[in-house]
Amino acid sequence: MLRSILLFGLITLQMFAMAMLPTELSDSGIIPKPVSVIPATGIFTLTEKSAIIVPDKSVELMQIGQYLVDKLNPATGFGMLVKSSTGAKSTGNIYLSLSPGDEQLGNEGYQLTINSDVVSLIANKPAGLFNGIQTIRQLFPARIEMASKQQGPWEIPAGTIRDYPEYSFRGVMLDVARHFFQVNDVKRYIDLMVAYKMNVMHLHLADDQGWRIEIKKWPKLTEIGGSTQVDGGKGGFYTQEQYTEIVKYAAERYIMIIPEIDMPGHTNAALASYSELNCNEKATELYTGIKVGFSTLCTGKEITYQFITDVFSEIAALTPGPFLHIGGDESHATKIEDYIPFVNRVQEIVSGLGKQVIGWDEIALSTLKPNTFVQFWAKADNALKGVKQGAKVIMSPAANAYLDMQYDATTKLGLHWAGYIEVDKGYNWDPATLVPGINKENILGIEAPLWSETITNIDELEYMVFPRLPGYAEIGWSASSTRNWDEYKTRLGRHDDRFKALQIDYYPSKLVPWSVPLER
Ligand code: TNX
Repeated sequence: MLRSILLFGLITLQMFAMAMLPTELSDSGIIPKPVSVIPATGIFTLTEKSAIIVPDKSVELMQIGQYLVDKLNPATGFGMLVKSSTGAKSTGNIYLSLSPGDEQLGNEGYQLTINSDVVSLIANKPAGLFNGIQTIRQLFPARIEMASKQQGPWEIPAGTIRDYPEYSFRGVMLDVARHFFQVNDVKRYIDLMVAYKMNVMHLHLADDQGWRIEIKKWPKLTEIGGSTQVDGGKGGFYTQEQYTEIVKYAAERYIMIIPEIDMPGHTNAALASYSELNCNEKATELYTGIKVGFSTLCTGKEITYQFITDVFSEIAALTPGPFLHIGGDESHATKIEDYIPFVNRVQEIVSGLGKQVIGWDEIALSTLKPNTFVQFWAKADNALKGVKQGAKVIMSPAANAYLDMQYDATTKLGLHWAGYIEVDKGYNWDPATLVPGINKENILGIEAPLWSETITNIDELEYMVFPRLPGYAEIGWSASSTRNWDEYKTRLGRHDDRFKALQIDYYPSKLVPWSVPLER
């Protein structure tokens, strides 16, 4: 009896130790799940003599190396440096290099080889190295993410990982119109999404309750339209310099920013700022409630198109990415016979600026230009109309992918008009089979939007975004044939100590076997 108790104790202890310290690379719990992980024998150890080595002093490689150093130095306390060298590899270093020609890896893939001496990361493109670095972070113990010095050892089990994404577009959307989020909050969100290899941030910059980007030709948009938010708080807006700072911060992390100005509906903030945008020449009142579908630009007036041209010209000039998002959703106050020519004309304006249009699925009611993209959120029929016109689709089904939907009936924040989205429901769907007629080849990728009617600050944002975001990241990155909730939930459960190290206020769903016991 005593012997079996002892034995049982030993086995549990051993299991516990295994859970804490993966001894095999294949047991590392990486999210999103890599394409292939082949374990080998041996363990790599980072020490105070370690350095990050790049083959030449190209600014971009040095920056990527510096990014890794900045992630590893605080917790290790090592003060590692990025160095350039093409000499023989020496023990303890991490080598980053571009090695074009491996077609399978594409623009974002990487190959990571770990042996007991060195770690070598190669990719075709810098973005691939950046993604590989996110894997390296996850291979170290979770306390590597902490901001203060922690106890080592800093080990990674040996092996090889080859990895590349299923979809090239893996995004989130943040509504900064209903409640405004400061530049630092947006940067924090960017930092968290890149850890899971997402690569697009769509900013919903204007809605009924607020206009959040400075437009030099139309200054009252921010003076008046930016002056409040839901519940009457003081609102705010990004100056063009601040927006540029966000774009640059994102680009340094291989994130594309997609700016959205929603129109012709969701425009009360603009209509309150300029009387001439209204059909009756009267400025509306500012709006701080959460109803939708009551506002519209005056589609018959020429000044409306001048306004749109000015706004998009200024935003296009600040946005290196190819897309401008024109909204187009819930224009219930616009007659359909006005809506269709409006969307057609706005597409012309955007393409005249050298950009491509993205719009919510309703825009497929119009005649889509060949390079226009449709974002599916509500009506499959609309999205299918887009597909029939040859448009590619961004999948953001509200019932599966809306980060503002509550987890369950007890969630205090968020809405539930599209249902509750527990962590399993958020994970358990396949973009390529969700809507019959929208197939893999019709899909650009996926995006998880966070609407902010009820979300007022970064802590609340984190609570709605985590732990669902890693699931959306995996849906975008890992082939659906390799995904399975029961296996995923155990990997996700092991990310709680990372969430804690990163001080993320996550929702501790009961469906997930968290590795650190919760005070529940
Ligand atoms: C629908 S999603 C909207 C938004 C709301 C959201 C709340 C979409 C294109 N329109 O205006 O904020 O629901 O979940």
